[in-house]
Amino acid sequence: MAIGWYPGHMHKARKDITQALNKVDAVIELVDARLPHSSENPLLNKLIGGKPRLRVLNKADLADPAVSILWQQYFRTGNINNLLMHKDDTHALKQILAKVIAGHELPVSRASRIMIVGIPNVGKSTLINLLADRKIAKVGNEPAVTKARQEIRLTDDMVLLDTPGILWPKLEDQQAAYRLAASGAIRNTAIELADIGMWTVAFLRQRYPAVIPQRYDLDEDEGTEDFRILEAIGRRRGCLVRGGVDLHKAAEVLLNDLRAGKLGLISLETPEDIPPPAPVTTADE
Ligand SMILES: Nc1nc2c(ncn2[C@@H]2O[C@H](COP(=O)(O)OP(=O)(O)O)[C@@H](O)[C@H]2O)c(=O)[nH]1
Ligand SMILES: [Mg+2]
Repeated sequence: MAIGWYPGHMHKARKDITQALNKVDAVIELVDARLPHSSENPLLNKLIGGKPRLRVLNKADLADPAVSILWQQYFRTGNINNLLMHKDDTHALKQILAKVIAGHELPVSRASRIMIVGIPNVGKSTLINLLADRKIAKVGNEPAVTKARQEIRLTDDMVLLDTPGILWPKLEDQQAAYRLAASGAIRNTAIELADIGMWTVAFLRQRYPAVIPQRYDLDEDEGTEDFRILEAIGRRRGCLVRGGVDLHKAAEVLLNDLRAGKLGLISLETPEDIPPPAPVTTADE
């Protein structure tokens, strides 16, 4: 998504999604399996009220499988049904969705109407096309061109809306913003690309220390500071400007590799990274 998020955008997105949600019976919430907490929208709970909800951890093919297991356990204790989505496993998706819906009282005279919601770039259009078994929604950057509405029949009892609900990303949390930026979910943020590259170097050195030296063939003596490492990556890849390394380009190289899965299966956060919810404070006696 080549747009920044400003309060005006968020306000409109909130109005749009509130209206859209009024017309549906249940919601499939898409989050990115590499950063399931940072890619969720904290207000969704409030927005969907008591409606049935299935949380799908998408792009699992890029995530660290060991970390994905931790996330599945984490969400299970939170009582939200979740599914780790591997690229084309629509069968599992429909089955668990039917189960989630069966636990609620919904209109029996017609099929339940389901909507896919999630932040930009999380894979909503891709999933709609997959479930429809044809190309309905545009994938990638272009804004959706809404043609005649089509109903996508999932089962006798469930239809999917062909237009997803767009949620705004969690940008007020600095760590979440870095993870989202590194994953490619948000572009053109206030954060400099070189900064995102530096954050990514620091993150990888801490969590996946073998990855950078292997991929970029770095020696032990490249230095210990993150920006030295980013510089070394740039040098290896010919990202040079007069007087040194172009850190912006070096960051681009690293981030493109990360997003394309060329650094291996990497998750950008684990349940342990999530701060516990603030305690509910009551007035002192
Ligand atoms: N690796 C991987 N990429 C995916 C998956 N789902 C979607 N994508 C890619 O993520 C990008 C955004 O997908 P899109 O469906 O347009 O996201 P939307 O903005 O939520 O509608 C595209 O480049 C897709 O090809 C997935 O399960 N795995
Ligand atoms: Mg889309």
